[in-house]
Amino acid sequence: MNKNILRIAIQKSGRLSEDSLKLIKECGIRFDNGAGKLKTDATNFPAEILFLRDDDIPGYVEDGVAHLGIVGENVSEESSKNVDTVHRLGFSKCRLSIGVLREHEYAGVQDLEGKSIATTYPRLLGKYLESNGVTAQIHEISGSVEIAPSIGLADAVCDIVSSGSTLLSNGLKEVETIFKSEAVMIASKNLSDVQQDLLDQLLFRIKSVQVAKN
Ligand code: PRT
Ligand code: ZN
Repeated sequence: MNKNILRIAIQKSGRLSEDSLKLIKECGIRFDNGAGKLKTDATNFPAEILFLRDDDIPGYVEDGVAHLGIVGENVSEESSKNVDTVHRLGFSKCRLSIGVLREHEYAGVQDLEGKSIATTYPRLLGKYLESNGVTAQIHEISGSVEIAPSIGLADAVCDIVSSGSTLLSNGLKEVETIFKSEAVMIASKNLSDVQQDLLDQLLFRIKSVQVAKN
């Protein structure tokens, strides 16, 4: 693999895509992102852009197939892949929270003892419960988490919350925030000297863009 270019993995289509593309463009890196392309070359910087599912990005970066990635910190932390978080990007802010049925009287985290909690974030939830000395059953499901309590699948949920309207419309209330997230740039631990230098140049540009906005 060419050790003189940076491969940057971003989300193909989803909540991170637009801001990730915008950030790269604001850094002055030009490329053609024609519809349906999964890989494209930058025309004025030694970089390639890969378009992936966000969940796959930490693994690609750990393996060094991609050298950099832009992903939600929630996804990176849940994956527990061995990568460096090199910069916080300030967009796609959200939180990972526990919700229970609105009518449920909730006095504190100890109320979750012995309960079942549906989530797509078993690792982060497990760590949170453990650090609070609570034993609960974690039901790992892959989507539509918020419906679980109302259909009797679980007593509570642990999912990403932004405005809170999804919890509300499923008869739930937010009772604990366990992780605050935003988009982050992650990097492989095995960069060549040239790649480290390119990363430093890119971070310098990103910081300049962020300063100009504030
Ligand atoms: O297809 P791919 O696997 O790449 O994408 P995805 O569907 O897994 O992820 P996507 O695009 O939905 O989200 C990408 C990242 O955006 C997440 O990992 C978070 O870091 C961040 N983010 C920011 C969010 C939200 N806000 C968000 N509101 N991710 C998900 N949601 C969902 C949440 O799961 C829940 O269903 O929106 C609902 C809650 O929103 P509110 O506003 O009703 O509270
Ligand atoms: Zn995903």
